[in-house]
Amino acid sequence: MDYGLTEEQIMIRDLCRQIGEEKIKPVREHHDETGEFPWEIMKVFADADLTSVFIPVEYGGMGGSCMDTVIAVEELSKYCAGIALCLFATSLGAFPIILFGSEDQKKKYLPRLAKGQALAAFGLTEASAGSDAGGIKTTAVLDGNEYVLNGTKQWITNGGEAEVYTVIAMTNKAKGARGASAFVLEKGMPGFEFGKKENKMGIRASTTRELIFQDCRVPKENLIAKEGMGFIVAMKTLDNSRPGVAAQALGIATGALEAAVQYARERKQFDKSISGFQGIQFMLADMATKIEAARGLVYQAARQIDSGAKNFSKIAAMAKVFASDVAMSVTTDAVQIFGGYGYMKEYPVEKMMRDAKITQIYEGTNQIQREVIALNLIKEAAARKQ
Ligand code: COS
Repeated sequence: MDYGLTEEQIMIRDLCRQIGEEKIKPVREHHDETGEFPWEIMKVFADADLTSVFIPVEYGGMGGSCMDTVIAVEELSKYCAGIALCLFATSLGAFPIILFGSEDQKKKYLPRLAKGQALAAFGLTEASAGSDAGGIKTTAVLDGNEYVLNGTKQWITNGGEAEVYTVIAMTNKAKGARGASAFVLEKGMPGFEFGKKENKMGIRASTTRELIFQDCRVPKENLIAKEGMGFIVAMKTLDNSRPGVAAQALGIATGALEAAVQYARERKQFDKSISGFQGIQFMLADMATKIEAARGLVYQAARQIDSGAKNFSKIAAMAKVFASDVAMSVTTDAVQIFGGYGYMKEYPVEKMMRDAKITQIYEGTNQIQREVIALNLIKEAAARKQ
């Protein structure tokens, strides 16, 4: 199928495919089993310049186009969504700086991320503030030329592995969401520690930890944008990053379909290949159709962002909700087609099914995505009537 990809995007896709086949496929089971962070693959990504895909050219990157990023995430996620996430969680951590950072902050942090010399992470979620992002309790109090941070962030992807952290904290609790501010922190700052590594169902190659701030003093110049802008920084970051989660889901689903087609051709029952049974054919047909529909939506969301559209919350949420639901249904069907073998760890589809689940949860649950879509629909209708 022709997706209208540019030469550069085809090059990115082919490069990711080669890395996936040669480097990721042989080690994905190991990282899934052990939860060991894939530093050796991070080096491969850096050498191949994939760490620069989501960074603007002015700061040493390939350009920061959402479509380029989506192509890379999709292809790598076909092989291992956990390993792909280790790379692309950096884009989530970098978005607050890319979108709202000062020139000094951009020059200081982005070239390092582009070269793969450091990973980044984004700290918003807390134990009692998940969907209700405005309910965060971590505080940042200005004391002279420094902000003093106290609180704990939970389930932070790349936590402990990353060097650069963008963190949302309350500078004025009384103002609710409008009292949140964004900061950039570095690993090693006194008062900044990490919790234990979480033991997860899927995406096990990627690390998830708490970020713990105990009187952590952060220079005033590390404030991103202005005080009170933190919630907007977080929402815009998520609008930009959700197509990446959608692409991850798309990659997982595509990987599962490819495995299921191959298996259906090889597996013989009742003296013929099971791909000859209509029951299996209908499943494969529905899986492939759902994937193409998801791909259309994900690419459309990415292109809309790249076109400079002002508000893309709705399409970003649509891409995320649809692609992740497709990934869950396609991977479940892939396991079904593999039958008993599908349930075994020797075959790749049970991992894909476990990996798919998180795409319906993180960067905003699919219930929250539907709320975002509906609120935008209602706002658009109201604006048309004015
Ligand atoms: N872009 C710009 N501004 C936005 C925005 C967006 N996408 N979404 C909300 N805002 C603004 C609103 O316009 C409002 O501004 P005013 O105070 O000037 O009116 C402000 O932010 C507060 O918005 P709202 O009242 O809608 O906030 P809520 O607390 O009701 O929360 C949801 C809205 C549920 C959409 C938000 O909390 C959310 O996205 N939650 C999920 C968080 C998430 O994805 N977590 C995953 C972990 S991070 S990896």
